[in-house]
Amino acid sequence: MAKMSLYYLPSCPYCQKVLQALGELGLDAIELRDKRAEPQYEEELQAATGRTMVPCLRIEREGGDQWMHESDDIVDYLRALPAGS
Ligand SMILES: N[C@@H](CCC(=O)N[C@@H](CS)C(=O)NCC(=O)O)C(=O)O
Repeated sequence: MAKMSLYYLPSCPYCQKVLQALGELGLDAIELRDKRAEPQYEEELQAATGRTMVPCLRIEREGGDQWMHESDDIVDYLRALPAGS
């Protein structure tokens, strides 16, 4: 599985929806990056996407990372991952 990280805010309901899906799917390998606790994460988001909106799933790929906004899209993507990934 590609390395992935979730940029989020604990107080954000859209982020909570994604966090709940992560828990249900047992995707413990996805790193959680609280942008308020660590300003560097917000800077990374802004630099890569031009926005600071969360949640955002970063999927690290050879040739360039993919940054996915929209909680529904993120949940759909996570649910479609092969089992055991
Ligand atoms: N439609 C988006 C809404 C996300 C959203 O509104 N996130 C808020 C936090 S609850 C946010 O990041 N606002 C700050 C910004 O847009 O920079 C989703 O479902 O992910």
